[in-house]
Amino acid sequence: MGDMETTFVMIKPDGVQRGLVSDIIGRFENKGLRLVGLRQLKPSHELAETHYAVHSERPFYSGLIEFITSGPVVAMAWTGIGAITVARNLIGPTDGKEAPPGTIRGDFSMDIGHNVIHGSDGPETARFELELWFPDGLVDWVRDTEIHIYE
Ligand code: DAT
Ligand code: MG
Repeated sequence: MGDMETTFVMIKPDGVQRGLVSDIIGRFENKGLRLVGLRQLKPSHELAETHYAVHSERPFYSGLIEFITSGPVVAMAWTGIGAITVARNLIGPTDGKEAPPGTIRGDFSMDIGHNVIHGSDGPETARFELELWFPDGLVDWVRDTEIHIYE
């Protein structure tokens, strides 16, 4: 059994505009992850630039910042065993055209930029992103159903 982890997940402006919020949250809940943070906000340029600082030298960076700040996003924190990898697997590969059916990007995206959702790519990134988007901390609770979800 792996470690209990918390990961940062964000539904991007295209996902919110397209009305995919309930479907996406449902997938994480149904999988068995525990929702420990939830915020809807229109990100400032500063927040978006800090979040995507690792990509600041890439040619798509300015377009990416414009996109992420273009409308409300839904920021979430999900906890579970191996949650970082579990979330990345639910989300699927970056380019929606190549993402397999059954993944969120595979089911809802045709694009590499407008790809509906973000998920932290490792433990260090998750810590950084959770602190950035949830500076007031997360909700400390346990789903009663976890006794059925885990052996
Ligand atoms: P991921 O979101 O799958 O972790 P990433 O970290 O490589 O992908 O890139 C962050 C985001 O930047 C990605 O979700 C969409 C955008 N992006 C990445 N590569 C791109 C490209 N070649 N053209 C346009 N946008 C891109
Ligand atoms: Mg990434």
